[in-house]
Amino acid sequence: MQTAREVAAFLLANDDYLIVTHRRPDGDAVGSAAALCRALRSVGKRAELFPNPQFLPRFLPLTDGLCGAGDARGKTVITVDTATEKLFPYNAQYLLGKVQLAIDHHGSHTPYAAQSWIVPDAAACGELMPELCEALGAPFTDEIATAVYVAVSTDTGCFRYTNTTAKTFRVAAQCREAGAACDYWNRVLFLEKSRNRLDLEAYLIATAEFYADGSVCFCALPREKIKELGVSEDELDDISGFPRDIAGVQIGAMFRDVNDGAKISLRTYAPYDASAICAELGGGGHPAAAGATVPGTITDAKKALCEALRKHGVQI
Ligand SMILES: [Mn+2]
Repeated sequence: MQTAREVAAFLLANDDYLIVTHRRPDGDAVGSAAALCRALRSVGKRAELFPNPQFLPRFLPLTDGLCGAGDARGKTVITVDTATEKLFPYNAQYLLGKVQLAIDHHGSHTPYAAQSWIVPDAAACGELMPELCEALGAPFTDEIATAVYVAVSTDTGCFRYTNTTAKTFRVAAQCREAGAACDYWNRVLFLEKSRNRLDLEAYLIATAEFYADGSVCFCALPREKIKELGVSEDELDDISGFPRDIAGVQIGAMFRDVNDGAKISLRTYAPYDASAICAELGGGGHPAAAGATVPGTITDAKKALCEALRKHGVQI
């Protein structure tokens, strides 16, 4: 599908929606899903969110009253912001092959749904929601506007990342106009830091590894350290960008233990392409922000990333 109009026609022709978000859902995934769910309900459709076990507490105000039991029987399954079926929640594997529509903005999107609406120019999946609401005939309420604002502001690092376009600002303006709670979410997401989070950042500063004349920075968060510092997933949100925010760093990598190995979150500045580098490791994402999960330990993941970086001309 190429346009919001086509997607709206599909959504108006079907019913009983189950909206699925990806593993470790970020603000864009939660915000897009919540906005879409509310828009569908407002035009008389039955719609609910898949109860992703990794929804972060900080985003719960957005999904209040929207989560169902996750039963897919008789449902029209939609995903938002999900680039590959490898990113389905751990408890949603039974949905593989059952997705009717994928709405996404990842250039690396690997088709898995019967139909897809992929807009790689969009800074966030949520950026597509105002036009979709309009095509659906769904009013752009303050609740929907708040969800969309969280989606676009988080995926753009509060409108600082290079994916932010004139359209992103227009969508943000539209959200503000519609009564989105921008002040509350800006404070919670971008201004406040908990004491635990500051301790964590102190640890990262003390242990950061620099290579290639300081243009590459590796930071690692072993599972035991997270436990020791007592930081919650909420407090870890958005930590992946930390190494690249250091002056001189063009390639920043954050390593974490996950269930099936070690997760690499990569952030780059041009000419380096995070998505292409992560593709070497079976992952993907955007040119400036991408990820991959590799088997083994964080040490194994560091070695694997070094090899991938060498293939992309980095002297490391
Ligand atoms: Mn996104």
